[in-house]
Amino acid sequence: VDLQSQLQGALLRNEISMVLQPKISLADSRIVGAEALMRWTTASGQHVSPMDFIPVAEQTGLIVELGDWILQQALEWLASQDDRQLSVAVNLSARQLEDPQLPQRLLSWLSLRNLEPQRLELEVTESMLMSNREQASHFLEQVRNFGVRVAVDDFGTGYSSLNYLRWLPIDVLKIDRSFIHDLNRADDARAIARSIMNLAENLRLQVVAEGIEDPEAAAFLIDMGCPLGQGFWYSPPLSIAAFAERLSIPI
Ligand code: G
Ligand code: G
Ligand code: MN
Ligand code: NA
Repeated sequence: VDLQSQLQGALLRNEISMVLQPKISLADSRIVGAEALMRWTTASGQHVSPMDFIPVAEQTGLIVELGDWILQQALEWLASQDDRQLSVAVNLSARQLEDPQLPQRLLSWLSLRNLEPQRLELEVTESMLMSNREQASHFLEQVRNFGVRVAVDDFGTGYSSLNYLRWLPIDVLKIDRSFIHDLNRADDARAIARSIMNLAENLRLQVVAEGIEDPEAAAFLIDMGCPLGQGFWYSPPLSIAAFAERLSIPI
């Protein structure tokens, strides 16, 4: 069977799950939030990466269901947390930005659970912003008006200019993990990471380093004054139960 027909009904068969990667305040190693990530384990036990099934979900329209599902799961999780400072970030795909009803659905899910919209961050990539500027900006203006935050994922790897930072309502830059990976190996990666941090500071944007895999990279980032990060060095994506356990361990 092909991926497309297998993905059909995967939600109903409980094959889709959410994992959460801790987002860390680097100065004190404290967990301040999570990035929600989708996982698919087929009936035969095969793990399929979102890199493979999200494009299929986009082509077939299944992304509407899957995208709504993870947004609601992430908000459900957030509402279950005692710590009202925690935030959650959810990745969006291109098709979701073209859904004119999604901002209203989001608003109703937030208010249903009494969640402050500021605690939700939506991650978009530069290519998503560039491929459909009008719809992307209309979507982002709407959710931003509610108070939802907007992050540019994989920042520094798109082919775009920086001009969109002037006309789109962006709150956060997530430095792509390729730069973070090479921090202690290559001067250019270090220079680029530092420049992105300066850019963020000058534009009053928050900055998050992703893909921190070793203590050397963490030390560089702390030294450069990077406030937030995530990566395998701190924690891989975790199940809800494992995340709770991790939160309960004093640092
Ligand atoms: O979690 P992992 O490294 O396997 O993710 C691979 C890619 O899939 C990443 O680019 C990530 O942003 C994307 N991804 C993971 N979960 C989701 C999701 O729920 N929605 C969308 N649109 N992309 C996701
Ligand atoms: O593109 P995006 O940033 O959304 O990708 C998220 C993906 O990155 C997740 O699937 C997660 O598994 C993966 N990831 C998280 N931390 C690390 C890390 O330290 N190194 C690498 N290589 N991947 C990571
Ligand atoms: Mn992401
Ligand atoms: Na990324």
